[in-house]
Amino acid sequence: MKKIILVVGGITILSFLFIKCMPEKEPVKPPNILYIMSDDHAFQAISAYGGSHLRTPNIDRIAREGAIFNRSFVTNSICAPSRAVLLTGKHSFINGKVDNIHPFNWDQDNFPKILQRNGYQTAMIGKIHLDGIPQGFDFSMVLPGQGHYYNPDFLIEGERKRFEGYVTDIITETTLDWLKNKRDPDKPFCVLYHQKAPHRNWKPAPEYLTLFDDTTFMPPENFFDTYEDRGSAAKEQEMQIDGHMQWGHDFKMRTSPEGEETRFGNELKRFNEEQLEQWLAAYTPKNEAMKAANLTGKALAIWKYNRYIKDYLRTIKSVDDGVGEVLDYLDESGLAENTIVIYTSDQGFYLGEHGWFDKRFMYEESFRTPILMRYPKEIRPGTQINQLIQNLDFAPTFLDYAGVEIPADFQGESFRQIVSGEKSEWRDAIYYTYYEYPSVHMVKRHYGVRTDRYKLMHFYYDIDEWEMYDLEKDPQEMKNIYDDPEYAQVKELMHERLVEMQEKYGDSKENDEAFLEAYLESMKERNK
Ligand code: SGN
Ligand code: CA
Repeated sequence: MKKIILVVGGITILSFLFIKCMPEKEPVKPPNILYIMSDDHAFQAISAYGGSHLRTPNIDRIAREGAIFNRSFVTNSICAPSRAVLLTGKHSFINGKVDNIHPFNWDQDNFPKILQRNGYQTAMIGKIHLDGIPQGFDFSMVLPGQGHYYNPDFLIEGERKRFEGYVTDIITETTLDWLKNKRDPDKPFCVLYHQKAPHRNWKPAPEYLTLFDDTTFMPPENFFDTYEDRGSAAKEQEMQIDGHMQWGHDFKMRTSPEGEETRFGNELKRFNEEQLEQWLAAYTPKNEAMKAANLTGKALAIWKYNRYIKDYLRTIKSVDDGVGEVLDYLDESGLAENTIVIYTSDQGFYLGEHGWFDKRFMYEESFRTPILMRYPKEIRPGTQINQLIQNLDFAPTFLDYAGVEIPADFQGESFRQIVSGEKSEWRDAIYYTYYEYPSVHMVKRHYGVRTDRYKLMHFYYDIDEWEMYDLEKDPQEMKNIYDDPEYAQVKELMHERLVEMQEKYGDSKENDEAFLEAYLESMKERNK
């Protein structure tokens, strides 16, 4: 017995000494967050999503080494509201930023503020499109409003300064400079690296002005859509490439083929001499060739599509280059392993589907948004995510990774365990609202619900029309089946889902009326 006690005692002392002598275990360091958002980057223009027009090797790398989200969506497909949802983790009708016109209240809590309170160093670089000085950031350098592609102004902590050069490169350089030289290496960081590109009017960088000059792209199958079998919202929009784009602003011609002077000459006044020379050397011969060809009808529409898509893709080339530089820096500095990298956009975009550009609609191409994500510690390379994720989920997800309590009033859910593969059950329906009407592009006010297979939408204000689509049978959403008797039961179920969503998130007719009144008031002010 004595022997046993002695032996046990000895082991205890020995193991105590052993533990004492071991170097102290480093506490787990919260992950860094590098959140890359581009403006209006359609998933169709990312090669990892199967986009075939342009290769985006650096953006693709995030998916190859991590995860790609195949069913990711926004809650309101327009710029400023989408960013407000990202920051607050709340639907537009709760955070108050329902359209690009309503003011955003920076005083409300947001995820960067919470990260800051929990020891993170935070930065916001690029386009945020929310008035006022950004709150929640140790450093902010943002474009005022939409910003310019060439020689842009930036607001640094609220102070305006002009930079010489190309906006995408400046945003990348500033982000790298912050990571390399301004960061406190003892703190985890969260940086929002937000590109302006590929937002309208798609001015490419000097080095890509002639990229694709020898290629002709064919538009999507439904480019010549005539909108039959759908309601008035699809028919009455103003977002057709062949119809609503302008010779100057969009097609970049100083005189139209009819010989009328456009306002594009004014836009070129911002360029310096060298930039102007390079620009004119690239575009003048293309514009002259176009005029000489005397195109009409479908051939002209296809030329317009090509001018649009090429400029759009050219601006993305610079975005992809920037992603490559930043990923390389993470590798070189040893930061890659403990850094979550996200690539996403503020919504989707039409690249000729239905004949359109722009976004706003709850139809798939604008409702969806790309999400690619890498975090070597938890995400297996090549992961495919098929759950219905929304931009509402970013804020809670980041807090979850940071090990911080998620406020009860956040409306999204953390998808951390979805990407790691630890769980698979998830929501089976998502909710959408859109408010900015009457306004540019004239997309009517609507809201709706989407499940895995079906989508139900209500267009209201100056119309009262319902639309429903079977996304399995009709992925291009060409046929409204709302009144199809074969779908009567589905329709009933979808209406139930819609009410359920509105109750869950706290949306109501009263919300809507209040926003509408304020909107019409501010439009009156603007038009005075
Ligand atoms: C500008 C664009 C529109 C675009 C809105 C909203 N016109 O008004 O085409 O829909 O921004 O875009 S432009 O003549 O200025 O290019 S958003 O991304 O900011 O929501
Ligand atoms: Ca946008």
